[in-house]
Amino acid sequence: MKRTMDGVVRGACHHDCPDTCVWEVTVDDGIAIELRGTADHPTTAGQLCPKVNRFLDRVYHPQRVLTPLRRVGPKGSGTFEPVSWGDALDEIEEQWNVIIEAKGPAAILPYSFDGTQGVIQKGILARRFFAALGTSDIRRHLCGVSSWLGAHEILGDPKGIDPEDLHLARTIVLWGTNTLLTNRHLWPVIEEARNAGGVVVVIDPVRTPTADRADRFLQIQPGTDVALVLGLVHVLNRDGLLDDEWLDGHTTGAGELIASAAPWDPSRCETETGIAAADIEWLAHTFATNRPSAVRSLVGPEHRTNGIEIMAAIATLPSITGAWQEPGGGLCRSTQVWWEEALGLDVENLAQPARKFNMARLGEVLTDVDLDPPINALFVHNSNPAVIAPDQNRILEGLQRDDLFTVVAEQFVTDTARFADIVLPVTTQIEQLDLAPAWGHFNVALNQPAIAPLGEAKSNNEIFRLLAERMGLDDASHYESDEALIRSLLSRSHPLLDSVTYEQLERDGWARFNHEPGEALVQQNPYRLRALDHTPTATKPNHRFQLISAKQHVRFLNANYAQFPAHRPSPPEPRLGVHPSDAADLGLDDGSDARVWNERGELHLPIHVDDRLQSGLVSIPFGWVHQAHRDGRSVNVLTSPDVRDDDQGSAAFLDTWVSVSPV
Ligand SMILES: Nc1nc2c(c(=O)[nH]1)N[C@H]1C(S)=C(S)[C@@H](COP(=O)(O)OP(=O)(O)OC[C@H]3O[C@@H](n4cnc5c(=O)[nH]c(N)nc54)[C@H](O)[C@@H]3O)O[C@H]1N2
Ligand SMILES: Nc1nc2c(c(=O)[nH]1)N[C@H]1C(S)=C(S)[C@@H](COP(=O)(O)OP(=O)(O)OC[C@H]3O[C@@H](n4cnc5c(=O)[nH]c(N)nc54)[C@H](O)[C@@H]3O)O[C@H]1N2
Ligand code: SF4
Ligand SMILES: [Mo]
Repeated sequence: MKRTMDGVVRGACHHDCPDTCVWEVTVDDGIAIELRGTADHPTTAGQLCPKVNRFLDRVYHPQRVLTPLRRVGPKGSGTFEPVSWGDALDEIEEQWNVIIEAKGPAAILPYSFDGTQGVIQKGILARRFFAALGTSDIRRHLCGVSSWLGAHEILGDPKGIDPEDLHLARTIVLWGTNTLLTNRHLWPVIEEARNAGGVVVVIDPVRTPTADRADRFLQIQPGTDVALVLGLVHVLNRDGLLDDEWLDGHTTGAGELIASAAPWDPSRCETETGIAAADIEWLAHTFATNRPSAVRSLVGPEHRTNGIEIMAAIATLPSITGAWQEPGGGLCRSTQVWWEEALGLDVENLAQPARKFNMARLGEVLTDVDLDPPINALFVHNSNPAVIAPDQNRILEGLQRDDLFTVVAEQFVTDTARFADIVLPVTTQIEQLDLAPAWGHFNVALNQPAIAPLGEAKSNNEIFRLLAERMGLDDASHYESDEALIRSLLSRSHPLLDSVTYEQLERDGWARFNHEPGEALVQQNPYRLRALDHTPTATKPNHRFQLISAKQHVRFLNANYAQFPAHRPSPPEPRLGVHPSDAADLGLDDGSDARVWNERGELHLPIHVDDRLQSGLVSIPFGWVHQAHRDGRSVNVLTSPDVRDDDQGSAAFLDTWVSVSPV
């Protein structure tokens, strides 16, 4: 293993965050003593964030799992004894072979997501390993895929503009994205545009901290974004703001789109979306004339059953106005699709003919008695499904099964790891090598290990090399080193990679992909406009409130930091947000207790009267550990696991209806 030297080592944040900051770790006598943001990295600019500023506390936390663990108590009790790697691997090998013999490899299910986003540790060897065994697999669609599918419908190739080009825009619509909180290193770019006279608009059902900083905040009824775009198209067409030359030369289907917008005059649009007709007219005119104009969106509105159509509608706006023609104009979304293509990453593992399940359906899959073969072994890495996936009660019911052999590779005994038969200790980012492209900009970083693995921790890839040996896989591809994997990705022939070498990354820590800043991005193929379909969100069941459970914490990153008291908000307990008018109606005061329930589960929480919400919309924060909740379970007991019939697309977390009553 490559020994690291004392001194300063550059690496990159691994979290599922668009910013992918570059950091510097100061190492003394083999111990990391300081970690700070790199000043010469354009997006980091010397600042990490409140989540990661204390990352070394996480690395050296007394609760880190540092040896393999074997369950000794009942499932879910979290009682384990330390065992050697040899014993842990013996048990996995034996159990898997028994299951393969009896039911076939499809009875094994790997479950992984974005715990680390580095492309090497995220899953390259894992995918090869499970494909070679012939196990079942999941569709890793929980986040970002509906957004991709929606943009794909309109653009074909769903590439958006460089987020750092937004400084050139004069109208920026932050459409269902809480930039200040979730993508904080983009904020200076937005401010730069505004300082040059740009207008910033936020469209969100919640008055977020980002909305507080906007020039105009349009508080939309949840899930009605398609109706808003139809209203905008109606006004653009009515007021002669569309350019025939652009439409004829660069689009197809404009006629169908405009026809579908005909019934959506501003007054009908206001009724449906809750946005004043005058604001709809203002936005249409501003977007069309105050150019360059751009729409920025990540995943907020996609987490709905009509999420794909919403994202298609969002991609329609800059495509019908021809916003793409000016540098800084167009749709600005995740940049992941650019480098996935360049690096040849088959994240969907399309080559593997496995039985696949959308990862939102884990609870159903683990409890389905008719599944043939059933799932008898689960291997979790880079994820914490007991917290992050919808329909939590069913997931816990599945994890409790005695005939399910569960292995979890983790840094901590998470709410998922508590149910494991074997927990394998994994390294943190400063103990492993990885290549870290970003989904919020065009820089790529090399994460170099700063310290040796703590205790007996091993990286994901090291674990899959050991498992490959145990399961008798001979092919050399299972044993490639991390450095060889990175070098082979970078050696691919693709224009984006022309400016990036391993040596340069080793020296500087990061490089910019070969993508010119400040150039307009008009695609060769026509923009595929079409009629838009506004089908209001889900049929309203017998519940009065829609529940939102988006990311609301400055110091949480998904399920990562809620176990640390220093990261918790004050008061340190999840609360049910209720709009003042609804609280008055229900007879609830700030701090009083409520019961929230639907057909999937229930929670008991104190009330937070919150005028950032709107009447009819309640909120529970996402990411809290189970034990922080009075019920020992968290918000995803309430959320919907529904996916489309073709099993594609992101989880519809936000299409969740609940009832609320005082306790
Ligand atoms: N601090 C922090 N940062 C994070 C994360 C974190 O947990 N904490 N998570 C990271 C991850 S995994 C991701 S994917 C990104 C997500 O980044 P974003 O997409 O910016 O974040 P979300 O909070 O999921 O959603 C953004 C907004 O969408 C709004 N929204 C919900 N429904 C609708 C709707 O129907 N229409 C419209 N117009 N808006 C709607 C929500 O109210 C929310 O304010 O953030 C990343 N960054
Ligand atoms: N209700 C509700 N649910 C949501 C969301 C929401 O807004 N509301 N957001 C959704 C979204 S957008 C996303 S992306 C998902 C996030 O879902 P996940 O990707 O599963 O969540 P994370 O908490 O980011 O990471 C999971 C685990 O990875 C572990 N980990 C980190 N690095 C490594 C490593 O190198 N190796 C291994 N083996 N493990 C590692 C961490 O310790 C952590 O426990 O959650 C989704 N769930
Ligand atoms: S979580 Fe995001 S903002 Fe924070 S250090 Fe990591 S990449 Fe940067
Ligand atoms: Mo996400």
